[in-house]
Amino acid sequence: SGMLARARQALKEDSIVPFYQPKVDLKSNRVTGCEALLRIRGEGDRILPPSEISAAFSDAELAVQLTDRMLALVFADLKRWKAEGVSPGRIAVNVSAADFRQNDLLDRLRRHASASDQDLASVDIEVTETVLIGELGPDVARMLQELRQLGMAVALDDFGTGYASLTHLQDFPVDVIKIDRSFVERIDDNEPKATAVIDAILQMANRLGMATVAEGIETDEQARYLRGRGCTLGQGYLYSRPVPATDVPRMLSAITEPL
Ligand code: G
Ligand code: G
Ligand code: NA
Ligand code: MN
Repeated sequence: SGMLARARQALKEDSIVPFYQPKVDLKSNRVTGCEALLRIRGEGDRILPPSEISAAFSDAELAVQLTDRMLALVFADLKRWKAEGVSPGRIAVNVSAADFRQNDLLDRLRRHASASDQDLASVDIEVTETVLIGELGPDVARMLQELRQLGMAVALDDFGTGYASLTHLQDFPVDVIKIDRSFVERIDDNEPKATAVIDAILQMANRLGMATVAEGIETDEQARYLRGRGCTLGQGYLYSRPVPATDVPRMLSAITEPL
């Protein structure tokens, strides 16, 4: 597809960049960390619309290359932030199913961390349910457990969409559930059906001892609702859009020192 060619080109031309979106503690309004999201820099530093980026991860070989590039860039940013006294918290990196197929994800993480002289445990991992399904399940569970033992948290992304098989929550070592934006955006409608699902997810996560992140928070009303229901963290345009590394210091101070 067009996206695959574009992503391959971007790898060659060094125009892959991580953007960072903060995760905010809904009680204290403090930034606890950021999610790294892949972006492609086009002509004249323009950032290409991200809508089709996920297509690039459908090709296994490309997906692994993109993860490697993101890891290299994220650890380099962490190194620079540390030198500059910037504290963005823990950085979550998205990994794809292909990253687990090779059995060397841990080695790759180690290599990228040490190339920038950083602690492996300064990053967390986000996976979608598509990573968990299929014949690789037991291997994935073992790898996730290894990552957790080394101090990385594992988040289950886009929870509630896709398969959403609840057995995943029992069978896989997951620390965090990310509630998909499609649920959060319905909160304002005051739609009992929408909030019933969110409430149930939060209750279940709580019972399972998992932290929760609500994605796509755009309004105060959504944040207030989620806080009231015990959701731990929030992410969304209400706090910040994903921003390039150079804007992270400004983004952090805008959230922690509101006008
Ligand atoms: O922010 P954005 O619209 O780009 O996100 C689109 C989709 O692409 C999301 O599902 C997001 O999780 C995914 N995505 C963004 N960056 C990465 C990345 O670096 N690796 C992987 N595997 N997925 C990513
Ligand atoms: O699948 P994943 O959840 O990682 O992708 C998140 C996607 O949602 C990214 O494309 C990100 O840029 C986008 N996003 C983040 N916050 C908001 C928000 O508040 N509103 C909307 N509409 N999109 C958001
Ligand atoms: Na994600
Ligand atoms: Mn998500």
